[in-house]
Amino acid sequence: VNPALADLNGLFAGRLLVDEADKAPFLVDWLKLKGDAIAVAMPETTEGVAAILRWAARTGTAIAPQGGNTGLAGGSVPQLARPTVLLSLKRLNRIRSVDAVNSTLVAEAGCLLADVQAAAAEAARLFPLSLAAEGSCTIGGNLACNAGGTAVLRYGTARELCLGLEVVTADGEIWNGLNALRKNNTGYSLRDLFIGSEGTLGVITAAVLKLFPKPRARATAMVGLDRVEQAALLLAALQSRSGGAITTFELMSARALALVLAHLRQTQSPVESACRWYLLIEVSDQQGEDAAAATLEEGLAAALESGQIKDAVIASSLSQAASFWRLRESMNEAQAATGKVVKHDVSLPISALDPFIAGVDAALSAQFPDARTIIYGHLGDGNLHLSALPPERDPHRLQPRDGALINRIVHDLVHEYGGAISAEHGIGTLRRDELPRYKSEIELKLMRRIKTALDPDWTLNPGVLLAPPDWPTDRSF
Ligand code: FAD
Ligand code: LAC
Ligand code: ZN
Repeated sequence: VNPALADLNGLFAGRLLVDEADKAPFLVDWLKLKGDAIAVAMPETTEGVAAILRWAARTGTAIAPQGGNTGLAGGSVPQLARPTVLLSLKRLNRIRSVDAVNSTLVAEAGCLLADVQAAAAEAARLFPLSLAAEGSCTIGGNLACNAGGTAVLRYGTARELCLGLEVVTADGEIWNGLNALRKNNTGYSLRDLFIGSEGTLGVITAAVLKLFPKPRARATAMVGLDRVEQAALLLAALQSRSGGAITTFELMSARALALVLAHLRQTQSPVESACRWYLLIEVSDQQGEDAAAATLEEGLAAALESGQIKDAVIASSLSQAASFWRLRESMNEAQAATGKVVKHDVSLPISALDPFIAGVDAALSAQFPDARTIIYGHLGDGNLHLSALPPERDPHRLQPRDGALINRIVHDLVHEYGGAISAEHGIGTLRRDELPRYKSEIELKLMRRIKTALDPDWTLNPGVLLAPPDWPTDRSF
C-alpha cells in the first residue's frame, strides 16, 4: 500500500476505497476496457476535491476524474503509466439551487443527468440534454466530454447548455466561475476551455445550466426510406415547415434496426415496408398537441407523395412513441451483446453523409467481407455512429489489428470529407494516437501549450486526449 494514502485518507470528507473488490467496479468501463488505480477517492465537497488535488501535486500521483463511467472513448478508467488515484465525483451530487427567474440551475458534477432533468421538470422547465445513458452518466462527465445526444439539433451540445462552471485546478485551487450570465465578454472563456477537455485541464465540480420552457406538445414518427440524401432533404423541408421545431432526427440503417429488434425480441418493425434506412423524428412545440402532430403529418404526407420517403408511422399514443424511442435507446446494448465491436463517432457536413456512407461501405466490405457494419446516429447533427460487428458465427473474429485498419479506413474518409473523428464521445485513449494524423501541427502545438500551462506536471488524466512527453511509446491500449 502506498504510504501517502494514509495521509490522503485524513484529508477530505468522503470515502477512500483501497480494497481490490471495492475498487473493481470503477476500473472497467462500458466497452470492457480495464484500468488500474491505487485507490478510489469519493469526496463530498469541492473543498474535498481540492484537498485531493493538492495531495496529488505534492506526492506526484496522477488523478483520473470519473463521473458515471459511461464514456465511450476509453477515458473514464485510468490506463496510465503512473500511480493513479481515481477521483469519483459521484458523491458530489447536490442540486445547489434552481432559479426560475433566470431559468438556470446549479448542479454539482456528480448529479446524474436524469436527476438534473427531474429538478428542471419540478420547476416546470426543461433541461434538454438527453442520451440513452442519462440514468447513469453525470453532468460533470457530460460537460467534460461536451456530450451531445438526441436533442442537439434543437438545443445544442452540453457546451451550449452551460453558463458557468466551478473547477478545481491541477494544483488544487478552486475557480468559482458559477455565474449565470448569458453574455460575458471579459476575456478568454475559461468555461469553454474546461468543457470538452476530458478531465485533462481541471476537475469540474459544479455548473450553472440553462433551462428552457417545457414544450407543450411532442409528436413522434418513424419513417422508412432508401437514400440518406433524401433524409437530409426531408430534414430541411420539415425544419422550414415547422419553423425549426424538429428536436430529434435520428438515423438507423436497416441492419441496425434489425439488430435492435432481434435484441428486444420484437418480431415486427413499426415501419411495415422494407427500407434501407429508418428515421426517428420528433417535433416539439409550444402550440399544443394538434399543431405538433399536424406539422409532422403534413410534412410526411408531402414527402410520401413526392416519393422522398417510402413509409411513415406517426405515434398515436405516448406508449407508441416510447416504443419507437426504446428501439433507438437500446442500440448500444444490442451491439454490446454481439461481441467485440469496433465503434466510431464521426461528424460530417450533412451534405457529405451520403457519399461518405457509400465510400465507407465499399471500402469496408472489400477488406472485411464478413464483418457486419451498422450505421446509426444523429443525422440532424451530421453525427454518425458506425460500428463493425463481428461476423455472426465467430464473435471473436475481429482482432485488434483489424480494429486499427477499420479505424484507418473510416477516419481517413471522414478527414477527406472535412469531418471530425469524434463528434460527441471525445478522444479519450481510444483515439489519442490517431489525433496527430488528422489535426494540424499548429492545433496540436496549441493544445499541448494549454495543457502544460494549466497542468504542467501532467497530473490530470495523463494519456487521455494527449500523450505526455515521457509516455512509453511501445505501450498500446
Ligand atoms: P465518465 O465516463 O465517467 O467520464 C468521461 C470523461 O470525462 C473521462 O475522461 C473523465 O475523466 C472525464 N470526467 C468525468 N467527470 C469529470 C469531471 N467532473 N471533471 C473533469 N473530468 C471529468 N454520449 C453522447 O454524447 N451522446 C449520446 O447519445 C450518448 N449515448 C450513450 C448511450 C449509452 C448507452 C452509453 C453507455 C454512452 C453514451 N454516450 C453518449 C457516452 C457517455 O454517456 C457520455 O460521454 C457521458 O457524457 C459521459 O458521462 P459520465 O459521467 O459517464 O463520464
Ligand atoms: C448513441 C451513442 C453511442 O448515440 O452516442 O447511441
Ligand atoms: Zn450518439
